[in-house]
Amino acid sequence: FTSSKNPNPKPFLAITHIFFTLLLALFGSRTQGHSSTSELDDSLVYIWPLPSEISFGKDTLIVDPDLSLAVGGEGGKSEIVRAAFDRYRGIIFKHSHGVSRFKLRGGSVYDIRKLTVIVNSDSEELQLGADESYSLLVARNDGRSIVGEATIEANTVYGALRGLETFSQLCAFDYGTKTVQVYKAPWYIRDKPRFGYRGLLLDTSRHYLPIDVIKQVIESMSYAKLNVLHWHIIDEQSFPLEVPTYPNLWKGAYTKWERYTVEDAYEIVNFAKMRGINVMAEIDIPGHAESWGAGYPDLWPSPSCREPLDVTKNFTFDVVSGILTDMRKIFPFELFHLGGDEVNTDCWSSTPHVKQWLQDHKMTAKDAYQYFVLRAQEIAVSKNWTPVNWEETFNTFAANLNPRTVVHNWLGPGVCPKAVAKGFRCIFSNQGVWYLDHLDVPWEGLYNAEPLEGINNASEQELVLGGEVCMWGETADTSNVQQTIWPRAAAAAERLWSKRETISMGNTTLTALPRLHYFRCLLTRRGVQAAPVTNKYGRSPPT
Ligand code: CP6
Repeated sequence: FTSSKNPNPKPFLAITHIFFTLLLALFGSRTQGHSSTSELDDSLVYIWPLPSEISFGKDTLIVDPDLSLAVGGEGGKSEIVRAAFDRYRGIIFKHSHGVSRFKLRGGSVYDIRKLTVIVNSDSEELQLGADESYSLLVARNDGRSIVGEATIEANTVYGALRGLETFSQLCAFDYGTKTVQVYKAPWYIRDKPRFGYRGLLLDTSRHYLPIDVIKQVIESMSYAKLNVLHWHIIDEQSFPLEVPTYPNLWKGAYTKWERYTVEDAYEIVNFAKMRGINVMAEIDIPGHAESWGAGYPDLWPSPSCREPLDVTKNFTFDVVSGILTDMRKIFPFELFHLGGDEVNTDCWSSTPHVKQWLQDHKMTAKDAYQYFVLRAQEIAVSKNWTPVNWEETFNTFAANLNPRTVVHNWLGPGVCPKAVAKGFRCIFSNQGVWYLDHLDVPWEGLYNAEPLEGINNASEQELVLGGEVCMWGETADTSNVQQTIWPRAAAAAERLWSKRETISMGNTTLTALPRLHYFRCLLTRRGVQAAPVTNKYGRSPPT
C-alpha cells in the first residue's frame, strides 16, 4: 500500500491509485501497513507530551535532508530559532546521511524542502508564564505549488522551540526507503502548555555532576517540553559553586575538580535559555547548609552543632546576602529557592550562645526558624527575587510568610489546596509520586498524580504554577542520573503540558503506554540513556 505514500504518483497508476484510495477509505487507517509503522497503532498520536488540538490525515510525506529554514515575523531572525533549527535538523536526519535523491521513487521530489518558522514578537525575555504556544502545519502541496509545506507559527521564540520539538517528533526515519518521512499528514496542530512551570530538580551536592551531564539533562528536558531546571546546587554534603564575594565557600566542594566556576554557571544558564528553559537556583537554608562552614566555620553554631546555620550572627546573613548578590548576576529567572525544609533546631537549643540569644530575644527555637527564613526572604526580595520555599515554612508560619512566596510542596499531596486557599502560589512535587529516586513508583504513579487535585475554584487553580519532579542526588551520579530521570519524568511532563481531560479519561494507561514506549525509544535514539518503561504489567504484548 503505497498509494498514499508515493509523493508523485505516475499518471498510468491513476486507476490503481483510485482503487487503493477506495480500499483505504473502506478499511480506514488500519490499512496503513508499513514496515516501520506496522507496530504502531494508527489511532494514536505518537507525540509526547500530547498537543492540545490535533488533526491528521493519511498522507506520507518525504522530508528533504537538505531541509532549509525560512523565517518570518519580528522574532524569526533570532539566533535561538536558528540554533534550534540546526539542532533539530541533526536529530531528524541522524540516520540519513549520504542518502541520495535518486533512491526516491517517482522522480526525486521531496514533499517538504523548507520549514517556515514565524515568530510574532522579538522579545527573548524568558520568565514564568512566557508564551509557549505555537501552531504547526505539515501538509502536501496545496494545489498551487508542487512541494508541501511545514510551518510553525508562534508568539515567542520559545513557542517556536516547542513547535520544532513537535515537528521533529513527527519525522521518522524509514528503513525501507532510507528517507525521513512524516506519516499521517496533513497535520494541523495548535498547542500550548497547561502549566507555566514544568520543572525538574537536579541535586549537585550529594553527587557532583559535570557540566556536560547537566547539559545533557537540560537537552533531554527540552524533548519532553519541561521548562524549569531547579538547580539544587548546594546542600549539607558539598558546596560546589564559586561565590566571589566569599571565596572560601567552595572549599566545601568534595574536591577542587568537583566545582562550578561562575563561568560554568553562566554557561548552564545560557545553554538552558537556548532551549527555552529557566534555571531556578536554590540555597537550602538554614537546615541543609553544613558544607558552608567548611570555608567559614563561624557559620556553624559550634563544632558539634553544624546545622542549622548560626541564627544569632549578622555574619550569617551577610554571607546569605553575598551569595544572593553574586547569584543574581548569574540567574535572571524571577524565582529563587530558599529551601527551608527539614530544619531540626535541637542543637540551637543546646548550644550555649544560641540558647542565650533565644532567651534575650524571647524566642523559641521555632520562632528563630521563622526569623531566619523571613530575614532570608527579605534579602531575596530586596534583590528583586520572588522567594520559593519548601512547604514546612508554610506549614509552620504561613501567616508571616512574604505574600509573594511560592510554596513548594513535597510532603504528600495536601499543601497546595491549603496554600492557594490562603492566596499563595504553589508548585506540586508530592514525594510519594514525583520523587524520581523512589524507584518503586512506576510511571503510572507519576502520570496519574494531578497538581489540581482537591482545588476546584478556578481562581485558586490559577495559583498552582505547575509541578516539578525531583532527582535527589544521594543515589544518582553521572552513571545513572539519566536512566533514573527518564522515562518516568516524561509521565509527569505530559501531566503538566497536556489538557487534563485528555489524560484523565479512564483508559489513560492503555493509550499512554504505547506512546510512552515510543517516546522512550525516541530518547534512546537521541542518545539519552533512558531506562525501559516499567509498569505493573510488564511489557505490553504486540497488538
Ligand atoms: N534534601 C533536601 C533531600 C530531601 C529534601 N530536602 C528529601 C527528603 C525526603 C526524601 C527525598 C528527598 N534529600 N535538601 C526534602 C525537600 Cl524521601
